[in-house]
Amino acid sequence: MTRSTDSIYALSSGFGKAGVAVIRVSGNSVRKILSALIGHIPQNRQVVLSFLKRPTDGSILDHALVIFFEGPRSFTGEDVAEFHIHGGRAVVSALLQTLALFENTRMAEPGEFSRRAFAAGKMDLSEIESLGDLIDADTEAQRRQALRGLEGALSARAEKWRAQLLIALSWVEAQIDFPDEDDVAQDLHPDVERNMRLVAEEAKNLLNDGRRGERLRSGAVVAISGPPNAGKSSFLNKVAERNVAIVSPIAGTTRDAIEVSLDLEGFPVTMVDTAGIRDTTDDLEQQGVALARQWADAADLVLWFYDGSQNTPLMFPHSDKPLWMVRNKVDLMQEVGETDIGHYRISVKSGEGVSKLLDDLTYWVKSEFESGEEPLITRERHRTIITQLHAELHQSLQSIHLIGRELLAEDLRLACRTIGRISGRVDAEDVLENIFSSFCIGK
Ligand SMILES: Nc1nc2c(ncn2[C@@H]2O[C@H](COP(=O)(O)OP(=O)(O)OP(=O)(O)O)[C@@H](O)[C@H]2O)c(=O)[nH]1
Ligand SMILES: [Mg+2]
Repeated sequence: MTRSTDSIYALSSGFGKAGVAVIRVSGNSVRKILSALIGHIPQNRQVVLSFLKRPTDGSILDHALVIFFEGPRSFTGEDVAEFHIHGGRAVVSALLQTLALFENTRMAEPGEFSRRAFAAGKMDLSEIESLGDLIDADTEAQRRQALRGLEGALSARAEKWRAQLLIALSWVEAQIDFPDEDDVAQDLHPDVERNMRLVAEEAKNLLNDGRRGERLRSGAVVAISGPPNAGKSSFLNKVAERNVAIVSPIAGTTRDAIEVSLDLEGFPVTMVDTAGIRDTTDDLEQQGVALARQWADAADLVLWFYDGSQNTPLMFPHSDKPLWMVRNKVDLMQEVGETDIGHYRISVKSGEGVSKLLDDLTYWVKSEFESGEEPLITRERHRTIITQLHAELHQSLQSIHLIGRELLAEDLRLACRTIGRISGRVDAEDVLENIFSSFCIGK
């Protein structure tokens, strides 16, 4: 049984050999562990260089940098110790085994340090999500977006909305509780409707972001599609700068979808090579073609490759996605005639035209992600909540002058709870008390 009162430890740096590894411990046993391993408790937030000794036999485990963060001023809000040890596998496992010997101390579960940080009010849910994104960020743009979230960009917006709705709620409640007070007008206070409209409008604007935040997290998807033997796999290998896909003059070589992650000037792109599309009786190839069509449908952009040296009639794909025509193998073409205006002319073999195509791809992915304001919504969870908030406010606004004050107050409380789900904090009552007490009622 795992308990939240246990002290927890884990390797916080990456797995595998490294110069340095960081093992973090959080909870009530931290002081006992420090005393046992290094003989004293270091000053709060001071780095000390010390031998780590095994408490069982006093033998030296490693030479380490040790930091003690006294709770509540720590990541988890509890006492925390960090051991910066040498990053060899044996060193790491020796310290982990030693830590396991302490009472009520166990290996942390995935995300348990962050869960404790949330429970201690150190970070809210959306900030914790951004912390995860920062750790997962592969490109500059992903890093910047995650950092904005970690700094609380979405939380701050949610907090602002909640404050605006709480003011509206306070006015409505004032009229319910004190219907005869002189300084409370009996008409609905104009701030009620105004604030509700403001929040609904902003929510709608946030939702209208082309899902750029979510897409930046996962990367834009570019599918390489087209007839067999056009040089699709050759192009993927060229872009990836390694042989990830089999290339052969036999039509119908590629069956699976082969994904490569690219970093185009800081923006993430997943480029997918797919099976050549044609009618075939081969069962395996049919499966490949079906998969290729699915990728082309799911992609943000399709590069439609064809063999420019052949005089076969051009097959036009059925796709509602942005699609760039790429005429490959121009090194084999004799005639100079321009019959393909608007098409890229490249040769994967000689390299001609490839960098122009990649430059345009980079420009495209940048404009996909950079147009308009920086999105605050970075995952489906946020979108679902904000969509619900907008729907609730919209519905309430439609009947705002018809429904009773009690019902309106209930609508507003509901909307506050919905907003609270962004941060994971849903109790609106205490904040409401605060704002309400600042009103001039009963003076
Ligand atoms: N001359 C010339 N040959 C090329 C070029 N690009 C690819 N090829 C050759 O064309 C043949 C097919 O290349 P692939 O990359 O396997 O083509 P594909 O579109 O992936 O084919 P499937 O997987 O069957 O759909 C291979 O023999 C490549 O070496 C090019 O620019 N010029
Ligand atoms: Mg191929």
